[in-house]
Amino acid sequence: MQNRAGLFHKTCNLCEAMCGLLIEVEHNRVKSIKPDPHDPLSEGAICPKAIALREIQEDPDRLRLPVKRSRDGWVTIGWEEAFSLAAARLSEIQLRLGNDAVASYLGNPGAHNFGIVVYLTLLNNALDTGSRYTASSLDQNPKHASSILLYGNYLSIPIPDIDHTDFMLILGANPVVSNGSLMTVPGFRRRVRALHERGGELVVVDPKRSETAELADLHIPIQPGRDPLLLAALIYCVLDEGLGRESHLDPLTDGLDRLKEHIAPFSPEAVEADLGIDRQTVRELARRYAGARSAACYGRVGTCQSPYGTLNSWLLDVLNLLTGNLDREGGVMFPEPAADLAALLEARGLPGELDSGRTRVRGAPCFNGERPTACLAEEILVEGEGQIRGMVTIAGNPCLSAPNGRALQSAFAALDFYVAIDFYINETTQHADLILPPTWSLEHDNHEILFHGFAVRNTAKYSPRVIEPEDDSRDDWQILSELACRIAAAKQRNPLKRAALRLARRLVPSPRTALRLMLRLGTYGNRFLPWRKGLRLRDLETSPSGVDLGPMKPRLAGLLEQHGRRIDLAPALIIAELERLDRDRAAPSLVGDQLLLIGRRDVRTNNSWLHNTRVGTRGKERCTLQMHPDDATRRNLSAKDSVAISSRVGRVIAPLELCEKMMPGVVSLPHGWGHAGKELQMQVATQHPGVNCNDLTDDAVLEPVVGNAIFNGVPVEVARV
Ligand SMILES: Nc1nc2c(c(=O)[nH]1)N[C@H]1C(S)=C(S)[C@@H](COP(=O)(O)OP(=O)(O)OC[C@H]3O[C@@H](n4cnc5c(=O)[nH]c(N)nc54)[C@H](O)[C@@H]3O)O[C@H]1N2
Ligand SMILES: Nc1nc2c(c(=O)[nH]1)N[C@H]1C(S)=C(S)[C@@H](COP(=O)(O)OP(=O)(O)OC[C@H]3O[C@@H](n4cnc5c(=O)[nH]c(N)nc54)[C@H](O)[C@@H]3O)O[C@H]1N2
Ligand code: SF4
Ligand SMILES: [Mo]
Repeated sequence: MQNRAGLFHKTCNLCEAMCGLLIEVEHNRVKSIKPDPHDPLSEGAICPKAIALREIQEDPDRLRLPVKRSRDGWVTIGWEEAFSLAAARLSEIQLRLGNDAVASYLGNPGAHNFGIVVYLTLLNNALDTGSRYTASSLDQNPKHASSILLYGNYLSIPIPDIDHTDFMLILGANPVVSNGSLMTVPGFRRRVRALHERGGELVVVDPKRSETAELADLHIPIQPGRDPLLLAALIYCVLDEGLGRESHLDPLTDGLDRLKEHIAPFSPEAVEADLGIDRQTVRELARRYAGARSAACYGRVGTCQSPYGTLNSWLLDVLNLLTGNLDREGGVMFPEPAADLAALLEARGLPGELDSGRTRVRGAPCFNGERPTACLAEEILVEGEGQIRGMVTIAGNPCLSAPNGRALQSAFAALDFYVAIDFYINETTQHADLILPPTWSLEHDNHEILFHGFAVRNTAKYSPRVIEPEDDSRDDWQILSELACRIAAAKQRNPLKRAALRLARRLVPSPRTALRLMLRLGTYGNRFLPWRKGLRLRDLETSPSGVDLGPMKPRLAGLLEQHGRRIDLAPALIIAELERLDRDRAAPSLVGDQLLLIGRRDVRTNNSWLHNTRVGTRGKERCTLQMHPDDATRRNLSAKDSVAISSRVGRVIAPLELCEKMMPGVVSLPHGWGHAGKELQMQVATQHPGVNCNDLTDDAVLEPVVGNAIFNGVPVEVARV
């Protein structure tokens, strides 16, 4: 193991961009990380975070073996003891109080890890709990909901054909920094340069003149939360001025007349005052968009983590549809990945479910069998039948990432038993009774099973293990399968079935076997027909930079026909949302001199967990409150001040940063900071703690269709300390 050496091809798993990397290894240590110019998707793109892969690999704070809480602090224990303790305590709680008494929370890095995406099902089946939570209800569930309403599958998400479009309209996303989300787009800057070189245009709608807006031909500042008025007004113009274009989807589309009727109240003239964007700008934008040879409208967290998340996502897609840009080259299209999770879920009758239940305490909507994470604290703290007493978190840090962080801290501290599958003792896992640390990404193989399905080009790649892990380590898939079988066995009263479950854990197929099968079943595979030559795992292994499967192609009509579906332009849920928008269209009134808080991301950090690296913390302080200079002058604040920011929920103190890119009346604070806690084991992060902006965001307000958290447009007061 000490002598492992060579050059390895790996896809970076930190964000959604999937950059191809070349990692040089000597004596089983990373010597260098460089971009892979031959990766057919990223073509040599990379960002400063890639170096963090090595820092995490070598981080002395990263746990390598299970630890258990004891009176004298954390003690390292063996895997056997750890698994039996976890299974015994979790099953005991479930047998005593019912399955819902144990909850699970899955965080964002889980989505980048084949071993979690595929094997988490085993744990979910074993726990069989209704108390399931994920970071998706802090993020993109509105997008999934809109996809169910329009196309019948929550994973059918249209992706901008950025490499061929003539006009790109972006609302509430900053891909220059985030490197794209639900649009895997490595090298975004280069692709925008190419768009400009072929005479195309980029328009960005954002309360801040963001890094992406700075590249745009036009930046339209918008008040947080006002996007549905703009999108509805754009659709109004398309319908009113006859700007629409025929589409091959028209014969599969119903409800245009009803949509017209319900969009009628949203002319640019009628919404002008509430939207704060003048009528000419809106009409001009509609004409240019609809008149472009091809155009792609795209929105992300700014439009999802908002009071009208589902409506925004739906209107975006419908704008594309009505202008003939849905499922069309240069518009937005549906990728066709080699291992096609959407198709596999469809075949299993699991295309996603809206309103799949209601939460116990406040009756909030559940989505796709998951409860809103914004409701997690109360489900732990409020007594009664179904109260959560046990917890498993996998690759997440909800105490920093969900609204009302303080309430969640108290809730996690009050649990009877909590197991974390994570390799850091962070703000959330510090409350665990037991932590099961998996190997780090460089120590196991991977295939980005989800993000190939959201990529701007069809490619497939298999990333092998780069570093030999320490003896006695476990990958996520092994931890999940072992835990699942043991919990199921512990709850099983029939001794024969119990014995079978104990045995089953040795029979779980490896990720390689699972991937091999998925590739065979996918479009490019041979589906076990020996006379058909198809894409196999071996092909991915002999093309270590990745296999190019070509640009996205129109395929929605075929998918709809295959599943006997039609596109409904007037579903009751959306009509109700349009009516709500019309009723409540005036901007929420602000009290006193309140400002509206939004979030932001930084190219060197990733949510809450890259702050234990030098890459994520070096240089100027990142956790600052950005404010327009005019707002500061009005409050007698200056650049060096520390300010107290308070909301209905809490109060934090952060340094002020004057920033004329901010829209007046709007301030921004990044999330993922606030690294404080007695038991944290993150030496670097705790030296650059910052504050938790989610101590300000409100868990009492939710997007009503899917119960998504609302992080943007939070009313706050700001004063000098
Ligand atoms: N105010 C505000 N809040 C936000 C947002 C915002 O824009 N504004 N954004 C929201 C969004 S979009 C998201 S996705 C969430 C993210 O919220 P979370 O997913 O809850 O948080 P992360 O910071 O991604 O936490 C990642 C954890 O996973 C662990 N981890 C990393 N890799 C692995 C692995 O391979 N296996 C295992 N088992 N563990 C691993 C890390 O150690 C870390 O503890 O935050 C949300 N919160
Ligand atoms: N470097 C880095 N990359 C990341 C992450 C990270 O933390 N750091 N996180 C990853 C994750 S989990 C995700 S989900 C993606 C998110 O990727 P993006 O969606 O691109 O997220 P942001 O960069 O936060 O950009 C959101 C933009 O929305 C704007 N905005 C806020 N409120 C509103 C509003 O009401 N309307 C409009 N129109 N705009 C608004 C903000 O000013 C900001 O410019 O990024 C991923 N990539
Ligand atoms: S943009 Fe950076 S973090 Fe994201 S995949 Fe590429 S190298 Fe990794
Ligand atoms: Mo996210």
